[in-house]
Amino acid sequence: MSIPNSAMFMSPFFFLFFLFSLSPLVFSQQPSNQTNTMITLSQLLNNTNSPWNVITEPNHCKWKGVHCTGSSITHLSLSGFGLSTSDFLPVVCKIDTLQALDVSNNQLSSIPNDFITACGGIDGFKLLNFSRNRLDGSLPTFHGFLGLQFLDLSYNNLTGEIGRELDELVSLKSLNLSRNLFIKSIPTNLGKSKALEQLELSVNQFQGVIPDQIADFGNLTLIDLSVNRLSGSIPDRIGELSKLEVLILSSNNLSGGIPANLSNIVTLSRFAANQNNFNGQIPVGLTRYLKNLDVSYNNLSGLIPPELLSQPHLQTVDMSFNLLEGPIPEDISSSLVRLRLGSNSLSGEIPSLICATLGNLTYLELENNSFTGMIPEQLSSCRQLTLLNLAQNKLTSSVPGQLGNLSLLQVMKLQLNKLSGEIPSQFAQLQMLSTLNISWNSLTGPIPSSIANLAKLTNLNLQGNNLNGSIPNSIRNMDSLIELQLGENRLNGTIPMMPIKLQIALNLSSNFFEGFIPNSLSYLTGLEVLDLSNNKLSGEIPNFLTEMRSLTQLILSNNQLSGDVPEFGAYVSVNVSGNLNVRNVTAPPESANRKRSVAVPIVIALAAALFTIGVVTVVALSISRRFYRVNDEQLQLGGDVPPPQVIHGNLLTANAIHRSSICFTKAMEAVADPLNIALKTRFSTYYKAIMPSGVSYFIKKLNWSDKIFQLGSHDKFEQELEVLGKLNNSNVMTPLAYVLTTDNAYLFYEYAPKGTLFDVLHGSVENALDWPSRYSIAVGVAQGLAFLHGYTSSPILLLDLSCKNILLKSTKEPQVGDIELCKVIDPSKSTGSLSTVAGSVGYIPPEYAYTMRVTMAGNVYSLGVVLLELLTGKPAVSEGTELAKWVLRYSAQRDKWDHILDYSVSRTSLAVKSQMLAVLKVAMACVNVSPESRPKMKSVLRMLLNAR
Ligand SMILES: *[C@@H]1O[C@H](CO)[C@@H](O)[C@H](O)[C@H]1NC(C)=O
Ligand SMILES: *[C@@H]1O[C@H](CO)[C@@H](O)[C@H](O)[C@H]1NC(C)=O
Ligand SMILES: *[C@@H]1O[C@H](CO)[C@@H](O)[C@H](O)[C@H]1NC(C)=O
Ligand SMILES: *[C@@H]1O[C@H](CO)[C@@H](O)[C@H](O)[C@H]1NC(C)=O
Ligand SMILES: CC(=O)N[C@H]1CO[C@H](CO)[C@@H](O)[C@@H]1O
Repeated sequence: MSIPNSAMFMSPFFFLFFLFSLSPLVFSQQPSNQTNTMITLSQLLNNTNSPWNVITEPNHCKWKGVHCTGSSITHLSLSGFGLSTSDFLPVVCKIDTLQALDVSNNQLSSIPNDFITACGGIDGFKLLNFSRNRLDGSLPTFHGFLGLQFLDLSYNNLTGEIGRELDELVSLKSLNLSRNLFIKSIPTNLGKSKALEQLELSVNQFQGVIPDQIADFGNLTLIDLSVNRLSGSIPDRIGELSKLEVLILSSNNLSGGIPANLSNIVTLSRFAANQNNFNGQIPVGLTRYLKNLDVSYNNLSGLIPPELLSQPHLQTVDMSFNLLEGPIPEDISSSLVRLRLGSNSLSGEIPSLICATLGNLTYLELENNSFTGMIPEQLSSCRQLTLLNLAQNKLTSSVPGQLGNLSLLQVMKLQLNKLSGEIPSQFAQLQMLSTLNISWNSLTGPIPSSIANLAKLTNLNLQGNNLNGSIPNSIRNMDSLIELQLGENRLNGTIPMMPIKLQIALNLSSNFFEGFIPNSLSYLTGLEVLDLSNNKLSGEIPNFLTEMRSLTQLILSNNQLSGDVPEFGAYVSVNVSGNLNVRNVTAPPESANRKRSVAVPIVIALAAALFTIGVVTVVALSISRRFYRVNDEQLQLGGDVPPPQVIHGNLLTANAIHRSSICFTKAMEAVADPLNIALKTRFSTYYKAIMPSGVSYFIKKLNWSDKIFQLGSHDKFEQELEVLGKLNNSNVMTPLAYVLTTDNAYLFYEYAPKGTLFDVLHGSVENALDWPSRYSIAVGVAQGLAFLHGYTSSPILLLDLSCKNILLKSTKEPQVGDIELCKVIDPSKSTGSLSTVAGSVGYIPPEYAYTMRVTMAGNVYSLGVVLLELLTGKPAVSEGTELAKWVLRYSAQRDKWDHILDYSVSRTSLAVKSQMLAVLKVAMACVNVSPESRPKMKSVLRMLLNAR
């Protein structure tokens, strides 16, 4: 309706005004009632930074979110205005020229009846968007709204069954009710005239079958029913929807066969039916018009129809995790970008013509099948290939050197085959490669020294082959490498200098290495697992191993080592068995504390000395600051370390006790002293600082100089911190204050006297947590994470959630830490892929390897691993196996579930055991390999509470 309502011209005021004013300006004046309405509205919408101000801008058509045609308001967007009450809504309906109203992203909890009545009468009203609010209760009944075409109520808390509430919307073309809590059957009374084109009902609790009547809406182009509880089979009549473009049925309990008549829909370009129970064969012709097909995680069986992959429009095909048999059809479309056929029972040879014509194939995943024969050298013509996964098949003969031509390849997985011959020297050309896994094959010959040319390689796994010769010295140049697995080969010689970034593991076990454990290993300050077992190493176990701060597992068994075993921290698991001359001096448990208490007076003396010296000269300061940066924590007492130079400090907390306790000077003295280090996580170091008031705080240091921190500007970082400082949840570590220096950012937190969950859970046996504490920790962490994911303005994601950054105020009060990392770490600046920065080993969801995106579902996976640790008492990685994978394997047999649980805890009572089993179910849902199938945090929390 672009012409103002004729009634307006009859308004006496307007009429007189019109008569008396000779100025042409009059035509750009607003109809007076819209001006008044807008003034009334601007008063009702009193949010703090209200962009609507009649004094600074009298023309409301220029206000933010207001769109006029001529002088009449047609579109109103109040998205993200912080609105919490709906009083203003009926007022909006006074604007009778309104065509579109967007109130998404607010905190509205109801749609008033007055609004429905008033706005329902506006004929030109076309679009109504209430998504991302807090609407609850049942769907209101819409009367009028004869022109309404678009209705979006997604991301709310609407519940109940849908009957005829929407049936009067005769012009409705697009309906989005996704992400609510609707129940019962899929609604079919959606506008008597059946004009509907888009129907989005995903992520609700709809159940029952997909109704036949859906086919009556002949103009439907999009149907999304994913993540509900639908059962039964796809109605045959679906084939009548001749305009359908997108059909998404993922994550339901649907069964039966895939209807063959889908192939008659000329317009259908995307069909997703993954994660259901579909069975039978894939119908011939299914992909005739499709671009995207996803039927993964079903029970589909039989052969892949010969023409399925050859269709000219086809771009992505995912049929992984089914029961498909037989060969891959020879004929493959050059338009194909992604082909996933992993975890089926496919056999035969990998077709050599897979990239016969210049194609776009980027992801090829054929793992866990029964493919035989050679890896075709013609794969090298797949020039776009970035991911090649042929693991767990029966492939034989040598690895073709031509694969070295795949210049974009990032991930190559060939493990668990029967490959022989040498590692091709051409692999040195794979400049983008980040993961190379050829473990558990029969490779022979040496590790080519040119492998060190792979500048982006982060994970190298050659374990379980027959490789011989010594490790090339060039390996030290692999600056990105964080995991090196060379166990169970025939390698010999001495251990050369290793790449400095190694973190996940250095495994040289079961080879023929000899000589001493070299000093150069002491540079590997990030290394977590060092396995040198089953070699011929001799000499003493060097003391520097105790200073490798990240080490959690040291396996030196079955060598020829001698002398005393140095004292390791309680959290390091050390195995020195099978070394004849090693003396295991059992350390008194409080030795670490004793060392600290001796040191304390020295610390105080030093701090006092520094304090009296006061501000040292600028020259001295800058020299020692450089020294400080280089040496970081390795610095020993005795080097004169002035406190870091504060650029800016700020209190974030509103709490008066903290505000008066926190003393920046005192804090900076504390962080200058490595003896105050309380713990280290991957990206940060925590210091304990005692304030003059006697209250202790944790001060966390983020290393500014580490290049993966993105520090666009200090201003931006400060803004982010202001937001985080306002969070108020007892299970989230909220920064109370911060200090910025040239090199570092220091964040202040409440002190958590119990340390990390990792220390308490895996630290020492005597301190084993009882079940009530573990349960309370599980619920607390889930509460914290649910709070962060549900945070009003936008979800706060965790880059790294592990037992090492969950801190305990008491054995029942966990706090989730490191919440700022997602804001400050830029994965693209890291040397490897996302999975090398996002998360700790064992907690990283499988999809991070190629999705390159931190997600809520990814966080849920990490939480699942934490739950599994609480249930099993095992760390996230033990003996080189990830806990999540171990549990998933074990859990296949339901009767073995008991064995997964930590027996020392589960045996206490039957009630405890049954609670643990209930929590185990939740944990397993969280570590589901498929991100879409993992529950949202809201439900995880609910399920955990129900397990009580
Ligand atoms: C707009 O103003 C005119 C004249 O005052 C009036 O006739 C008309 O009903 C008003 N429209 C609305 C929706 O209030
Ligand atoms: C939805 O309801 C649940 C519980 O009923 C509540 O915890 C949650 O905060 C609500 N979500 C929104 C967006 O209002
Ligand atoms: C379906 O779309 C066509 C073309 O846009 C239109 O003419 C027809 O009226 C629509 N059908 C219904 C039931 O709205
Ligand atoms: C490969 O992708 C490009 C860009 O998306 C496209 O233009 C081209 O047609 C594709 N090639 C084939 C063979 O489909
Ligand atoms: C629309 C809206 O959110 N109005 C609010 C304006 O502020 C008062 C007082 O803070 C609230 O009561 C209203 O709900």
